[in-house]
This record gives sequence, structure tokens and C-alpha cells, in this order.
Amino acid sequence: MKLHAVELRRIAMPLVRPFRTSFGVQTSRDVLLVRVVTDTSEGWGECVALAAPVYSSEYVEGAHAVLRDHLVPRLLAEPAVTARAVAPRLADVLGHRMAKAALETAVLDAELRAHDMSLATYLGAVRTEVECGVSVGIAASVDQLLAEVGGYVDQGYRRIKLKIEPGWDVEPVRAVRESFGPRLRLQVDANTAYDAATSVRLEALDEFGLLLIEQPFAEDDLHQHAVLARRIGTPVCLDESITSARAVADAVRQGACSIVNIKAGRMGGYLESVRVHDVCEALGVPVWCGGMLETGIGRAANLALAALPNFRLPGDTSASDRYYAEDITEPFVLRDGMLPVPTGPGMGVEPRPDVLSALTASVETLQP
Ligand code: OSB
Ligand code: MG
Repeated sequence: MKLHAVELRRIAMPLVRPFRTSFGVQTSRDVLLVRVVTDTSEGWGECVALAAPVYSSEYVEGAHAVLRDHLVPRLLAEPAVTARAVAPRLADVLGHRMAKAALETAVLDAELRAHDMSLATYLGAVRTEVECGVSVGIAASVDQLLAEVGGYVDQGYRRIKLKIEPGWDVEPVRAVRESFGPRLRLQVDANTAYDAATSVRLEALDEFGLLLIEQPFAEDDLHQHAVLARRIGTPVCLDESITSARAVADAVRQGACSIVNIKAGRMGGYLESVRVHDVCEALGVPVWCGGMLETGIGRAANLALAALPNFRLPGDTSASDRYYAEDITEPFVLRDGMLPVPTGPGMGVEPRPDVLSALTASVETLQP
């Protein structure tokens, strides 16, 4: 395919409720969408970087700048592009995986649409629907948390993930376990909020039968994760630390995790995510699909990925209405705790033009 143009669009998406974590509170998403126009088709990608560099070093203004000034010009200069060739062509730019992922996804979407093949089929999906969990933010009180969790349980979510931090851990986990019983699939995510001094609080979570503890320590502290993993029965899962197939092999070898959260943005794209999936499968490590409060564009692609065989736990692939009053695509609706894997060409969904234009803050079009 020849790239004719790349559009960088920023949209403002208010969340239905504030999402509080140890790295701050999100009340809306400043989403960067990438649209590529080729000689054969068009494709979309969503950049998952948050507005501020608090979950990862990437943030949306930085991603926008590196796409405009460094990544997109490299592809526009090529006589032809394919999705497989994107990462090698961008490899001299260090880091910026979320920005690279958005661009690679848009090229892949366009390529698959031209070949009339779904992303799920291309990636190797073995399911037509996937089990969904929901990520629940730090609440103002335990009562409010129980009300929020109860609402999601009533909607049919198959697993609950609680955000934790030192001081909001044992008490909320105990309360949820006591209110909803031993059969509720429950896990926690600390987003690096613990250290060697506060680690003992995590050992106290071992009695609650959690599916996993996600990323308690710093991104670059595999050792501390390995120490905890030896001390507790609950599996340790990594999110922030895992940025590639090489990184995951290293972390598993060191005993730092026995379960992995895969987010395509963090890995630089869906192609690297499949490699992470495959390495984990070979090592006997289950994976699950993380989320970054995506719109329907990112969600559609995540559902395709989550349909691969080694995605063996429910993902943070919640329904559109858990995030947004109005999604930019046709909404994803939970049915019996599951979401359907899109079957149309490419990622199988498109932004609705009227909704998109109403939410658009800026559009920039880049050409050769
Ligand atoms: O750590 O998994 C995380 C959202 C933004 C940034 C990081 C994380 C999250 C979530 C929500 O937990 C996942 C979702 O529902 O999209
Ligand atoms: Mg996480």
C-alpha cells in the first residue's frame, strides 16, 4: 500500500464516573486517534497514552508530537508500507511504544480492510466472544466501593479488579470478599504504589483468594516482584514492567510474575503483543487483556487480541457504558458477562462521523 495521508485527531471523551488510582484521578480522556489513508483503503488506530505521564512516561501531547515530527514522516517517505514493516522502519526512534502502536494499528487496519480479513482472524483468534471483567477505582469510602462493585456484579461482569494503594488495600478487599462471597473472581492492581517497606501489607492480602496481584512495585524493579512472589501464594502479575517479548521472558525467568497483563499500547502494537502472548504460552504463563479506558476503536482491537488461546482470564475489556455515555463507535454491550469479537474487515468498527465531529478538538493532516 502507498500511504497518501495520516490524520492525527484529538477528541475529548468525558468518563461516566471519575476513575481514581494511585497515580491520580481521570475524569475524562484526551484521546489521540490516528487515521491512515492509503491507495486501497483507510484504517484507524487509538493511542492509549493518558493526558499526563503518570501511568507511563508517555503522554498524549508527547505521543502527538513524536508521531507528527518523527514517526509519521518515516512512513510517508516510504514508497509502500505494510503493517509488518512499520516497527522495523520506526525502530531507530527509541521508546514511544504507545505512539508507535497507534500508527501500526491504523496501517494494519487499512491493510486488513483491503484484504477483507478481520483483525481477530489475522491475529489468530480462537473465540467469537470473550469474558469481561471491570477495573474499579479507589472509592471515597468502603460503602461506596461496595455499591459500585454491586452494580457491576449485577450487570454480569465475570471478574472484579480493585485498584489499591497503601492504606486502601486490606480493608476494601476484605469488605468486597465478605459482601460478595468466595466465588466472586477478584483481583487487585497497585500500579507500582508499594515498596519494600509497605510490601508486608500485600502479604496480608494472601488470605482473600485473589486471582492475582498486579504490578505492586516499580516498573524497573523485577527483583522486588520476585521476592514477593516467593512469599505469597497469590500469583504476581505484571503490567507496567512488560514492554516486549524480551522483557516478558526475562521477568518470567526471574520469577517476577506468573501471569501477564497485555496492553498493545505498552508493547508497541498488536504484532508484538502476539509475540508476548506466544512466549507466555510457551512458558506456561496465562495472559489477560488490559485496558486503558479506550473508546470503541481501541476496544474492538483489544477484543480481537483477547480471543487468542492463551488469554485465559477475563480482561479489562468492559462494555462501552462502563466508560462513556456515548462511544464513538456503535457501543459494545455486555451479554452474559461477555463481549463479541468483531468479525468485519480490519478491526470491524468505525467511528460514527456525527459523534466523532461533535467530540473533535483538533485535526491535523500529514502528507508526503
Ligand atoms: O493499570 O490497568 C491499569 C486504566 C488506565 C491506566 C492503567 C490501568 C487502567 C485500568 C482500567 O485499570 C482498565 C480499563 O478498564 O480500560
Ligand atoms: Mg494495571
